[in-house]
Amino acid sequence: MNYVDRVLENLIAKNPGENEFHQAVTESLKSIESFVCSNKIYEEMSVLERLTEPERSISFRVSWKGDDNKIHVNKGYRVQFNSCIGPYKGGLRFHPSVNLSIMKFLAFEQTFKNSITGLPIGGAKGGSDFDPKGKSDFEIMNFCQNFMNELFRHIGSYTDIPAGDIGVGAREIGYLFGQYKKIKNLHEGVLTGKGLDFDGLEGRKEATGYGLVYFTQKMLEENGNSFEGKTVCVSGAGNVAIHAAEKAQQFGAKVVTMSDSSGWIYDPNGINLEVVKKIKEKSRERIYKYLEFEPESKYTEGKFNWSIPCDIALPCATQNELILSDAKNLVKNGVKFVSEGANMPTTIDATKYLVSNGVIFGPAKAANAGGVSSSVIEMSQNNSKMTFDSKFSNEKLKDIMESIFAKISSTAKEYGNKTDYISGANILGFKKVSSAMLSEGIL
Ligand code: NDP
Ligand code: 2IT
Repeated sequence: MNYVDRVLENLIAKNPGENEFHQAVTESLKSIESFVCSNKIYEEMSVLERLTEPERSISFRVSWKGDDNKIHVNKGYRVQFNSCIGPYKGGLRFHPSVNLSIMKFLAFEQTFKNSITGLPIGGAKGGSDFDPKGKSDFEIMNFCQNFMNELFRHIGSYTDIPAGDIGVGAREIGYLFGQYKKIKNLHEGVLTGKGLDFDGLEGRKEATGYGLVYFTQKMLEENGNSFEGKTVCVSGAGNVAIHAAEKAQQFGAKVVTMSDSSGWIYDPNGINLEVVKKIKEKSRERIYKYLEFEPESKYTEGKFNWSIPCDIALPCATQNELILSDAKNLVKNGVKFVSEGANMPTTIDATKYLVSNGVIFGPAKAANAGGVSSSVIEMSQNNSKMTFDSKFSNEKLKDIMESIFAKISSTAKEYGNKTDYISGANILGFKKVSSAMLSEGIL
């Protein structure tokens, strides 16, 4: 058994039941296996053992009072995975499925992602099993304030800078920021994804989705293609999905699907994003409402199954949403490119099936790095006490995404298969973090 396999076996034994965490670490370590095993320093210095154990995992109680006058109790988390390259950075997720395994997988992925950006940020993730769906604004505020009553002692603009993720957008970040400021009496850039009415960055909201398309456009170009005239399937109907669909449309593609956790829509005429924004951003309703505005579209209840023919698939909802049967549907219908907007949306067997059938694959830790990159622009804006305009932040985002693609592509070429962007991303991410870990000593 080689070093990578021994580390994986030990990690699975020591972290029982943490399936998403096992999956994320297995995916990354297996793809850097020959790189790691070809240099003894990693084993001698126990780099993989250290890289796969979070520096700190914080778990706390959040008690809050609902509109029903009852006391509710939720779990809160912040997993600070690795701070070698910079302060901890990564989103907060509010979703009933949140547990330690999901937090650890996301924080581990974030460490690689943040390294790939080339920016000075370490990896973290946090959140709660709180379900924002159906809650009043007062309940959301109440929950966020109580969540921050514990989180504040672990974060700071040079320590750990959380942002949004599933269920956490500008509204939640605003309430979290307000409470942090009240407790600490400190108006600092401690959170990103803030509103534009105070300290937020123009373009941060759009950045993950737009960044995904800038990255994917480069991947298409390298393989003799572009978005122009292509049919695209998008999953999800949240922050990432909406802005990925918007930029793909601006690049001349026809986006025909979107989904939420209740079901999915297919619009053969191309998704009308104004309608989706109205439903999702303004009234926070279910996606089936789309039919009322676009009667030629079709709604299907349940999980999106990727059965609509497309050239490009952009999974932008959640982890493990694209499973083997979905991959078979996509291949059968002639998909050429899959690029991940969500974190770990494709299962390992589905990824293998796609790649072995010639599909070019853009891995999440590179493809969706636009959000966190734009967060760093927001941090710079806050630290410099300036206000950057959307032209500046969007151009910077595009440069960063194009440079991420160029770097993972050249790493893929250097270490084997020229279109193996999965290994390219993992090797690139690992090289920088491990080098910083070795420089900083045994910690
Ligand atoms: P949002 O909360 O804005 O949107 C999430 C979307 O995915 C919603 O349409 C939601 O439907 C759907 N969804 C969530 N969970 C499930 C589920 N279990 N099954 C089916 N559909 C589901 O989140 P974001 O758009 O911000 O995040 C989407 C993905 O992108 C996540 O994987 C996140 O980690 C990743 N990401 C986000 C970044 C950001 O900057 N926001 C940056 C990089 C990655 P419903 O409303 O019904 O729950
Ligand atoms: O998964 C992610 O990269 C995010 N949710 C964004 C993190 C951030 O700090 O902007």
